[in-house]
Amino acid sequence: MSNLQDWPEPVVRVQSLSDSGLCNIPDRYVKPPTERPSLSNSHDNDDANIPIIDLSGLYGDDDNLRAKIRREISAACREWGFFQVINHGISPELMDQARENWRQFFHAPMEIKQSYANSPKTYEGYGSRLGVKKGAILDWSDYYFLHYRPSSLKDFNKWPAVPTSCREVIDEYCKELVELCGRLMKVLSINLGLEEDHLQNAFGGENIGACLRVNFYPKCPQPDLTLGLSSHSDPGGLTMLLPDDQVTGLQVRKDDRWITVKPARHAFIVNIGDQVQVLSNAKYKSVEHRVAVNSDKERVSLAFFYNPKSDIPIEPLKELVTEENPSLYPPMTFDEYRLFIRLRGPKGKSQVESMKSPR
Ligand SMILES: O=C(O)CCC(=O)C(=O)O
Repeated sequence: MSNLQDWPEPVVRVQSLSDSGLCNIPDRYVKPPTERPSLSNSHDNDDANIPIIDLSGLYGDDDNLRAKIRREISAACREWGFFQVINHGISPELMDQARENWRQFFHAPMEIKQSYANSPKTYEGYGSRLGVKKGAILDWSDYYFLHYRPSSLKDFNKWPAVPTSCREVIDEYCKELVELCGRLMKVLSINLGLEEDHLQNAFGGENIGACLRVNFYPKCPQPDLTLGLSSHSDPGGLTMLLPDDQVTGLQVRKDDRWITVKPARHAFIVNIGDQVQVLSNAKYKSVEHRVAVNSDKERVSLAFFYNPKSDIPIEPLKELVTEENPSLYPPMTFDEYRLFIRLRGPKGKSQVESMKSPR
C-alpha cells in the first residue's frame, strides 16, 4: 500500500482558491467537455425529482400503511436507487445543528483546519482530493472524513474540536443514523424476499462499519467548467445524505439524463451503494451521482456511509441466485473494494461493473 502513503502533489485547499477571488479556475479543475454539467443534459428546471417517502407509518401499528411504505421503498430502490425520506424519526434540530457545526468548522481559521490534514492512507481528517493519481483533474471541493464504526476505529482526537460542540453533536447524529439505517436495512431485506435480519447479518450483524464525509463546496467563478464531486456510485452499503438546506447541487443519473435533486425540508437522501448491488445480485443497483457547484453560494453536505464489516467476503446472497439469475459477482471484502476509490478517485460505475464475473 506504499502508494497510499502520501498525496502525489502539494495539497491546495479549494476554499483558499475561492477566497483568493480568482476569476478563472486553474486548469486542473477544468473537466473534459463531456463531463461538464452542461445545461443541455441536466434538468434542474423541470419537475423531475427522486421519490419522497414518508416513513412515519413505518413505526406505527397499521400493517397496511407499513406495507404501503415498503412498496414505495421497493419501487424507489428498483427504479431510482435514490429516494428521500421524511418523518424518519431523527430530530430536525439535530440535523440543523450537525450541518451548522460543520459549516462553522469550514469557516474556522485555516491553521486550525490544517491541523487535521489527512493522508490517503486512511483519508481521516481534512482533505481536498480523492485518489492519488499524479496530474489527475480535481474536484471543486474540500471535505472532512471520519470513522464512527467499528468502535475500534472511532477516535475523537481525529474529529474536529472546533466548534466546541462538534464532537458531541456528530456523535449523537451518527448514533441516530446507525439506528435509522438498521431500520431501512430490515425493509430492504423484506423487500428482497428475505428474513428481516438477513441483509444486516450479511453486513456483519452488529459489526458494521460507518463513516461520515462532510463535503464543503466553495463558490466557484466558472461552475460550468467543473464539478464539486465527479460522477460516482458509492462503494459502501447505504448512504444517508443530509444536503444543504439553501443550495441545490446533487444530480442523479436517470437513464441518459442528470436530474437535479430538490431536497424536501429535513429529509435525508438515501441511496443504494455498490455492496447492496452485489449482495442483491443487481436486483438493486447503485446509481451514479455528481455535484454541480455555483458562483453565488457555498454548499455543505453530510454523507453518512453505512457499510459492511470491512473484512468479510461480500457476494450475492445465495437466496437471490438462481439458474436464470446466476451470481454476477465474485466475493470480495469491502477493504479490498474501497482501495479502488482510494487510489483512483471517483470514476462513475467503473468499479462495480469491472467486478462482474466472466461468463
Ligand atoms: O454533496 C452531495 O450532495 C453529494 C455528496 C456525495 O455524493 C458523496 O459524498 O459521496
